[in-house]
Amino acid sequence: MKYMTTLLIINFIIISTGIGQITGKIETDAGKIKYKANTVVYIEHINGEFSPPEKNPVINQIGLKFVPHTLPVLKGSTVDFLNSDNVLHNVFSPDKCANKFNLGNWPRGEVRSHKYDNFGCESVLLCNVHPEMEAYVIVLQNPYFAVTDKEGNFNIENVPPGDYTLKVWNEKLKAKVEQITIPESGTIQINFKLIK
Ligand SMILES: [Cu+2]
Repeated sequence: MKYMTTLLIINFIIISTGIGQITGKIETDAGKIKYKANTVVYIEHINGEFSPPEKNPVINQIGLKFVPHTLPVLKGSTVDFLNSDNVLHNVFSPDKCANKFNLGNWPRGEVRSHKYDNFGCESVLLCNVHPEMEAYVIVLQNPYFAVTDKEGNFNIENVPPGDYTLKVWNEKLKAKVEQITIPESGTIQINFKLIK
């Protein structure tokens, strides 16, 4: 347990350009570099009601993979699952918070959908045709979230000024929760270290 406390936050500084922006990077130990990508960084709660987007977020099934691998959505969002492969794919989730669904099997070019109603749900997506296929849908309260790229970079824009709790979700690892203050103008730069 002793080493864990030394591995947590790397830095948290305010730099003077931009307005209401949170930018940073996810770091990992050498053996866990693949977890830098597909990590969600999000503000836990912001006052207000946020409607799901008019255009449904899409998870593509292409090259025998779910793309994106991790999809954060607002509560009430309907996710469209598109099959772009020349084989049948299935989509199901055993997770109670996602209402344990199974959309059946469908061919290339077709879409089936599922609505995510439960705030805080962190659910897995699986394909019963291809056991190696896996993805995650994370249901959030507000649209101030980002998913890291391959290098672990993230950027959340147009965040209203205020005090917030910034959290990290990763399929395997965890990171320290951070309390942040978004100034009237400026960019918060914050890096996280993923640990077990
Ligand atoms: Cu499949």
